[in-house]
Amino acid sequence: MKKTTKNYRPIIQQIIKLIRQHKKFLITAHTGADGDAVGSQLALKMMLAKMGKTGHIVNVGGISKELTFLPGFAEINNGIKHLQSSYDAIIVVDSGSFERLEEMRTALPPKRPMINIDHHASNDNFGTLNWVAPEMSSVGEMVYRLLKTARIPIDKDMATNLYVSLATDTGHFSFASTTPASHLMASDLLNHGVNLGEAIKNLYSNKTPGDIKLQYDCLKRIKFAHGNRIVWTVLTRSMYKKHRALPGDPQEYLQILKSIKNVSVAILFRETLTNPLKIKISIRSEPPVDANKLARHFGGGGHYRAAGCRMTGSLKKAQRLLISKAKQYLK
Ligand SMILES: [Mn+2]
Repeated sequence: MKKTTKNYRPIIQQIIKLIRQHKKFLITAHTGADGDAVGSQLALKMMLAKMGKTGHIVNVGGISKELTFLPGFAEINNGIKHLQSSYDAIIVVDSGSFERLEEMRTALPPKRPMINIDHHASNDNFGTLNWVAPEMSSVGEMVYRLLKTARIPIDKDMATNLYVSLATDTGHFSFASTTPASHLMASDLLNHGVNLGEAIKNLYSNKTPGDIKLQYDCLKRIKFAHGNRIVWTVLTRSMYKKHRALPGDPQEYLQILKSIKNVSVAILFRETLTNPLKIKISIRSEPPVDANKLARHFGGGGHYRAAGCRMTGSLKKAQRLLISKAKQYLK
C-alpha cells in the first residue's frame, strides 16, 4: 500500500483556473472506456455544469454494457463523428499515453489547451496541464479531489459515477492500489446517497448465459508456464461467435487467473472483433514482475501491477513473444 504524500494542490488549482477561463470542453478518454474513465468523465461533465460550463463527452472504441445505468450515460457519444468544432479546451482522463486515444488523436480540434488527468505510471505528460498521479487508485479519486478543492458540492449522481470509477478500478477495494483514502472517499460517496445495491447489481449481475459460456470456454484454454507462475488464456473471434457474446471487461478473466496461488503474471490475449490479426493483451502481475515494464516492451504500458499492449499478427505469435518475455522477468 502506497501512501499519497505528494502535494497536488498547485496542479489542481491550475486546472481549476484553466477551467474557469474557458467555456466549452471536450471530455475524452482512452479507447474502449472502462468504469473509471466513464465514471470520471460523467462526474467532470456534472462539475462543469455546476461551474456554468459545458462538457461534451466523446469516446472511441465502444463501452461495456454494464455501465449503462450510470447517471448521464445517454450523454456519452461514441465515435469521432460526434466531435464538434466549438470546444475551447480538451480534458483527457485515464489515458496512459496519447496513443491510447487511437483515432481520436488526429481528429482532435487543434491548438486547444489540453488537461491530462491520469493515474498510469506510463503517462508521458502529453497535455498542456498534466496531473499524473500513479499512486491514486483511479481517476475517479482524482476528480473527487478536484471537486473538494474547487468546493463544488457532490450530488447523488456525481457520487454514483465516482463510486463506480473507484470501485471498478480497485477491483472493488481489493487491488494493491486501494488506500485508506479510497475507503474514506467511498464512505463519503455513500453518504451522498449512492444506491450501492443497484450499483453492485448492474456491475456484477448483468450477464447473459452466453457471457458465462464464453468465460467457461476461455478458462478451458488456460495454460501455465514457469512452475505455474505464468498463467494465460485466450479469447478468439470464433468463441465470440459461438457463444454470441462480446469479450467484455478483461478484468474479470484476469481476476480468476490471478486467484491461482503463487501466480506472478496473468495474461489474457484477445482477438479484436474487427481484425483477427490485431491482438489485445491485458497483463496483471505480482512483484517482482512489473506489468507496465513488460507491456512497454511491446509498445504498451499502464500500472505496476496492471498493464496492456497490442500486437499485430497471429494469436500464436503474440503468446509466444509475450510468454518468453515474461519468463525473463522471473529468472
Ligand atoms: Mn483508471
